[in-house]
Amino acid sequence: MRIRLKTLLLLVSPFVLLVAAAYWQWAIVGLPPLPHSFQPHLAAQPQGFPIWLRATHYVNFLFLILLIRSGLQILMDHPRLYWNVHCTPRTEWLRLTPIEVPRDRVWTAKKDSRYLSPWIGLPGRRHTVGMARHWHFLSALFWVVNGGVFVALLFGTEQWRRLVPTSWQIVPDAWAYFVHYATFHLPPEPDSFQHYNALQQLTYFIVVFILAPLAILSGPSMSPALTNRFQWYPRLPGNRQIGRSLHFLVMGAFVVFLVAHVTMVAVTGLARNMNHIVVGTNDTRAIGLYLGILGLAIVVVVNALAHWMAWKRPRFVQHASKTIVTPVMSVLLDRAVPQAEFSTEDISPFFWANGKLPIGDDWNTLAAHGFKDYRLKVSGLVENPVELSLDDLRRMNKKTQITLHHCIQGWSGIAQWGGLPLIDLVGLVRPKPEARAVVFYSFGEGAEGGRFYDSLSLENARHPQTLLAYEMNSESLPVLHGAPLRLRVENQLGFKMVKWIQAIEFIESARSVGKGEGGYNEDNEYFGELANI
Ligand SMILES: Nc1nc2c(c(=O)[nH]1)N[C@H]1C(S)=C(S)[C@@H](COP(=O)(O)O)O[C@H]1N2
Ligand SMILES: [Mo]
Repeated sequence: MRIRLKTLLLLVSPFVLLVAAAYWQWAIVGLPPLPHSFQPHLAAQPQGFPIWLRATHYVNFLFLILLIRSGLQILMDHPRLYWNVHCTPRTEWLRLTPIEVPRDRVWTAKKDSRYLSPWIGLPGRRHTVGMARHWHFLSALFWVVNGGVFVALLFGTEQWRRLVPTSWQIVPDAWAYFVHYATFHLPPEPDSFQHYNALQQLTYFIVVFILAPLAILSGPSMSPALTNRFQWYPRLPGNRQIGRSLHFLVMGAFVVFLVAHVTMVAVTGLARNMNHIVVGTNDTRAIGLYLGILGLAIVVVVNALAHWMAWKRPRFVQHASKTIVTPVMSVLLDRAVPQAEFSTEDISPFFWANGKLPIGDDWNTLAAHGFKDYRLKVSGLVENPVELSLDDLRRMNKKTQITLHHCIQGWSGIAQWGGLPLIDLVGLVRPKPEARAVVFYSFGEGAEGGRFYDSLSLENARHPQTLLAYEMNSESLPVLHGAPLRLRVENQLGFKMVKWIQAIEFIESARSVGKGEGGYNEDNEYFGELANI
């Protein structure tokens, strides 16, 4: 693991400075007086913790743990974080792999993925990004809904007064408490059943109203459907990789909060605090603690179950995700037609690659002769099946576009692609009314053997930025990137963009190909078929 010194300093120096200032104040002028712990105007505040608050607090914790663990698993599939959108090797600000990208041989992004202990990651081990994403998105949906219920009820009742500061006095008051904590002088606590101390209130406010929204907003900044439609969105944080880094940093902040929060709960009267948030009473019986431990055990069991399902029933998880997540993602993201373009200065100096080069004699022979004997076979449910040479394809309509590529693993890159808009081919072959999907077969094999293929809906095939590309950055498509022909579908993740295309088939439904999940990675790595985020 390696982190850039500058970034490390940037991240920790605010904490160090604050703690140093606290010590300095204590040493020079002594501990600041604490604000009165009982303020008459607060007496009217909500007392205690209603059941909905205790329930959403617990549900939040459960899904937060699932989100963190599956998120770390996704990160380990491309264990590098960057501030630049190109993901240029050696420019990472954080690297969670000992490996420097070799310069002398092909190093695919898939090779680069790392093992993560199943104690930390969900589901753990190496290259389990497909399953990790299902758990991440399923958890994200429930977490967001739960958060929405919490915030609605917060403002629907008087409970918001606990969390939302109504005067700037909160800042000096919180600072006074901070000086006490930072110099290890535990201050007398107000009865948090009635109200929180100023630092506590400010911290909770920041977690609920800043951290959580940041987590929610930075997530979609990684979606190809969104970023390649609304180019301004990833520009809010700066670019897509800054969005990804921010998503990670917010996770880090949640972990720091979780540790500090649990510590404070323990040292400021564990039994009473547990009763507050578990059973809603203000006494020191042990019941809250016992039920809390039971709640924790349930979280552990749910996590164990999630592992078991990921390893033993992956198809079930994939289909559950398809039933629950896919409809939401298609409502949120499928209407966007990709159109974002970049300029030539934006082109990435290095473009990560994925996939296994074809090894069959058919492709080798074609490649040896510069693909002059290549024929793209387009068949299936069409009125006019065709076989086209590269020259035929070049003579048809040509479009070039400079677009941002998103791999499911997390890396991105900008390149210029030139080729035939797929919609022109669709027009040429005239699909029959029953044709709903288009399958692309590769000369290359998938990671576990067998022909690589993937499918698109006819709708995605007709998007203006869906190309059969034979050029990359104004040159013939390099072998590594899919020569002689590859797909570009800019509202989708990279795994949908079949390289080394051999044939195209129009079919009624992708259910009839391979194992019926829509593509090689969907069949074998349990990727979600809908690849718009
Ligand atoms: N035939 C084939 N095509 C493939 C793959 C593959 O493994 N085999 N990998 C996909 C994935 S996961 C990505 S991210 C892109 C990468 O394209 P690039 O190598 O040009 O960057 O190709 C896609 N097309
Ligand atoms: Mo990918």
